[in-house]
Amino acid sequence: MSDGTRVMWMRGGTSKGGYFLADDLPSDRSLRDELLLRIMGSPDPRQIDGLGGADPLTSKVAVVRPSKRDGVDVDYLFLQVFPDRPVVSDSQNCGNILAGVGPFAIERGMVSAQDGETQVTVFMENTGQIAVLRVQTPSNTVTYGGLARIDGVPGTAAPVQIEFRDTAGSSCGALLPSGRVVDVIDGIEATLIDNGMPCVVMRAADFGLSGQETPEELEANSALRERLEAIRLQTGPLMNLGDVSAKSVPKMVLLSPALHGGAIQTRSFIPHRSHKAIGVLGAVSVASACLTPGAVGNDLATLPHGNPKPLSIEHPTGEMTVIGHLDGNQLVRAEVLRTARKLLDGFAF
Ligand code: NQM
Repeated sequence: MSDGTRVMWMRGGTSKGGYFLADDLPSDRSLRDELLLRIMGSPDPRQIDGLGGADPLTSKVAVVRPSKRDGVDVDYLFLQVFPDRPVVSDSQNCGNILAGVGPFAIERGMVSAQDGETQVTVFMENTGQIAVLRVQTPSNTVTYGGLARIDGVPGTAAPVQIEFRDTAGSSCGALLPSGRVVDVIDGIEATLIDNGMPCVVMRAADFGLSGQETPEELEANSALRERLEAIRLQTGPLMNLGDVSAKSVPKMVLLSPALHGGAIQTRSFIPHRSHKAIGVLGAVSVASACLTPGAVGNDLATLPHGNPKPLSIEHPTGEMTVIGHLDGNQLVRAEVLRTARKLLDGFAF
């Protein structure tokens, strides 16, 4: 520990965290988790004694290793370090932190850069699925500067295009793990869905909300948060996730009609803090609910014609477009645009 632990700190999409080579961390899981809690400064809501940013979105870790799988460059394990609890959880994936895995893999020499653009194929260990990233590498060097803009991040940066394949049932074993399109829990209609991220999709109006509240307003509404948590704990077994009291899934998503020309408006809880934007795979799962006849969201969404469909998922700080490739009504392949930026390369103590 006195020698420090090699790490690269990066923004990946609208999240931020530490990117580690698996070999730079203890192989024993409890020693690894103890070290990561110390590095982030958890448990402490302010994370004052660590590098975490006092928000689940900035208290994230990627553990990356060269892959032994055919046609795959690297394996990526996502870990959520809870700011306020001594918990390091691998129970969810993260499509935002994933955006930094491509540049990181190239920078650490696990993938050799092409002149122009480099494809990095990633096995996502949390869900056992594949994502393909396209990283900008002019003159065989990763570039972070560019003209791509994503809502929730100021300015522009180099694009990182991500393609997800076959994400249905990533953690729950089925797209609709309860076997029903709609469940009624505590009197609220909910679609329990997992197309890359387990989500409980409900109507904001059923909670007496417009769906346009700010994350701060939603977080200040303790009666709402208690109702959501009561519902969430009941969905765990229904979604094959078991007891979810110490897990960061499922996410709770409130939908209302789009306001800015998109497909749908969202407010998500991840699961206790209100997201300033929306998770990448969370957005893919919401898009899937909107496409499913009879599901919560299908009645509220404005869906464009054609296949693939650009589905603009509105959120508190803008929108995220999911390009959905459909087989019938099912979204079987999704593309999203993200950006990433290297912030620091060094040693954490
Ligand atoms: O859904 C937040 C994020 C995420 C996860 C969360 C994510 C995803 O915005 O793929 O990216 O839902 O915990 O980084």
